[in-house]
Amino acid sequence: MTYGFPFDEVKPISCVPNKRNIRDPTDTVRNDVMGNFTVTLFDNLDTFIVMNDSEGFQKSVETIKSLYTKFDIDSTVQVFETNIRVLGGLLSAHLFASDPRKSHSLPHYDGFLLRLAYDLGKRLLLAFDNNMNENFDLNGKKRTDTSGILIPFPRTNLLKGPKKVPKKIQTEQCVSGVTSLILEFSLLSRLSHDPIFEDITRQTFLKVWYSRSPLDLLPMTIQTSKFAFTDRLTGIGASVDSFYEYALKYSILFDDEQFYQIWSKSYKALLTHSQNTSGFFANVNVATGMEASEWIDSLGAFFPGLQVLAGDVKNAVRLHKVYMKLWNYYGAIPERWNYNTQRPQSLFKYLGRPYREGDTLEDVDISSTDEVLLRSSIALEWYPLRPELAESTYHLYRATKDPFYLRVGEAILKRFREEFIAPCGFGGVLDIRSGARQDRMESFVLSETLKYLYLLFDESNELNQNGNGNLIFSTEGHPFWYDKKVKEYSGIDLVSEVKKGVNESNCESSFLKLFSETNWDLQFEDSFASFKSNFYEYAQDNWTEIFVTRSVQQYFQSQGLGNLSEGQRALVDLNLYRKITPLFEEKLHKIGPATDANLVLDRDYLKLEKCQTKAATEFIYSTVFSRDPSFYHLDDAYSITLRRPEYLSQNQNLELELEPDFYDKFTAGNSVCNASPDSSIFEAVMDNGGLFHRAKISRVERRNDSKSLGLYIEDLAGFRSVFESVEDGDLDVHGEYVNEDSLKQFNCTEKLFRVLKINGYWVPEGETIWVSSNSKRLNISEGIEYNDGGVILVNSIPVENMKVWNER
Ligand code: DMJ
Repeated sequence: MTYGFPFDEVKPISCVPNKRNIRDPTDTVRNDVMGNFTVTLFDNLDTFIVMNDSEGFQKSVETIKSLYTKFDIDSTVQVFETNIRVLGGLLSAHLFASDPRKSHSLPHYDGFLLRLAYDLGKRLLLAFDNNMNENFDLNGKKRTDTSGILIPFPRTNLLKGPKKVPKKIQTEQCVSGVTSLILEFSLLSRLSHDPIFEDITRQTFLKVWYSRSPLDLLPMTIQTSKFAFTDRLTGIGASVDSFYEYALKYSILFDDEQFYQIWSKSYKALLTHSQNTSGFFANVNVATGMEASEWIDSLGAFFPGLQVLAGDVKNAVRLHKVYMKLWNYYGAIPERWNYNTQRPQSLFKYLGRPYREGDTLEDVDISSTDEVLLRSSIALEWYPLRPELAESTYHLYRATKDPFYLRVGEAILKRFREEFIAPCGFGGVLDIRSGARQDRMESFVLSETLKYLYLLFDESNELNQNGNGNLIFSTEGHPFWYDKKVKEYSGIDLVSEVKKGVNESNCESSFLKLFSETNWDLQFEDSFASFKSNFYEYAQDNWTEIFVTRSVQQYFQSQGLGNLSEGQRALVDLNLYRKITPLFEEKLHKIGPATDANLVLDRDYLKLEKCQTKAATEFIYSTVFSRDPSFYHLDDAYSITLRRPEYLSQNQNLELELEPDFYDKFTAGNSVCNASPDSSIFEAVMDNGGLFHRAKISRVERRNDSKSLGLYIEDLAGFRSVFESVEDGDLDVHGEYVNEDSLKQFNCTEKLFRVLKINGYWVPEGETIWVSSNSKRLNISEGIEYNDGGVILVNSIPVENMKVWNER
């Protein structure tokens, strides 16, 4: 506030304001976020509350009140960034100020933060004014698609609308940018009583989801002028991250089943196709599910936090470990980490001479080798103090109460205190290979990174107590909650208020504007009104998606509604949807082994729909670290690409789990780590025309005690599995040596296969996968058969944990 206010940011090292670049409108790195609207303050109103600073909150709210009555600012900004930082900040602050159940509510608060949010929401909404009912696209070409585009432009000018923005920065958008307006916009709709924000973003979200690949994967980039994706790549990082995040968070905040289904389907697809054997999510091709890049980015570090929210703590622990290791080596998370640099060709590029057949790294001296490996492992070299690792660490600590996560937080905090601190804030890292610093502190450093670290250690914080209902954190770390009481305390009918002209500040300012050269503000209100009526007239349609089952197909035919083919997806309106819903219900107890009255089949084999965690209580020992026998396997597997930069090699205790105080106190001598396995791991895909979601896979449980007998597969098609192949003497993935005896049981002295993972499910040691004896693929011509003991053989090699289920 001393050196940066009222500008958007403060430069932490030089102690001067950081402002937008007015000379170059295409400087999107700065201008997308810095709208000349004090972004750091808006983004941090609720940070004061989280840090228990009532006075700071009150003062900041007053400051905002004295500065802003609306966002009639001639700045072109990115819609996504402005939405999450400014609109999200305003909505969260409004909830805190108005809800008397929270301890920092403001006694004489008049709702002006919501009025400001409404003004901003309207301006951002105009980015959807994408010629919805016109027949020409942005480039003047005639459109063939008349159904309404609904893809917002990535940027808009807050005063003049999206059409005044240079076209070259408007042509495409990332999927996150398109789908992640839904949470803030819907909350704005519910609080302001103006449904347009939720209606349009919900419809856009559903339309994008409907366009996914048959594997249930969504690419990262989409055109704004016609509904088409421009790439085939997907993962969990930049460009698609908050699609997953907001599907789940919207379903929680507004108790919405349809969005929960979107989350669980898309997450299942990620577990099946993108999660690799190291536990992290590689970028894959949306059509084939095959690995399509050799890097992951730092934004993906938020995902373990989301997995915790979804109840999948085991996978969250697995994934968090990868980013924690990156922090161990680099003292930061590289913006992009290249995890496979083993190919010498790419290494020699850095040495300035071409690779020659037979070249090995041993031919190069140690310091050049180190330099080469470090350079090639860091594909993008900056770390702008991003929050994602702290965020996941916080969520994992709340779910497990494992002291290991406090230790991770402590290590992050230490870097902030000792390295990133600057005279006027915290400065990021420009190049993590050399340690060069960045004279910039983005607004998320306070609103997310430090907020999550604070919450991690502030056990008695109001947000850490039970009774917060459906409170979630937005993608920018803003707490949102919504229930009947919120409607009562925080909702204001702004539609009627505007109609009645009660908003005096608006009237006054519009009056003044009448004398200005162009009355942008009246134009803006007109555009908003006509946009709204166009939407409801042309584009709005209460459609939703269905999967066509045989009975749905028959229903459509009998009613003369058209010919659909079984297995396809179709869009129907809400009324029809309600009529056909009963036709989707399959009678699970009639198939497979469940004809046995003692057994039940549960299609939720991934257990995504049940919470897998018990409420964590007080900790004694760290289980995550000291009882995880594979804790150091990643170090081994990625020894070429996990490199410590020279300037950090002197730094003691970078291995955060080996900090002596922590180690002595919390591992209690239980620390165990197996050597890395030397068995071989391979993947196998059994295709059913790419329709993996139609593969029938269930868990078989005993009806009386819900004891699981393992997984049951009706037909061996539509599977993607990871196998382990073991031979005599191998150390296997469970840390055990394979000896002749284990091989002999299967009358096989040479080799044995085991299924480690199938369609996203990690098979626990000792669990069996049952395959129905009716499975069409179970035949010798496909190389699959079974022996007398019912064990399945693939190319004559027994699969230890896969057996045939003899149907009666
Ligand atoms: C934040 O602004 C948000 O978390 C966003 O969703 C993506 N990343 C930045 C911080 O890294």
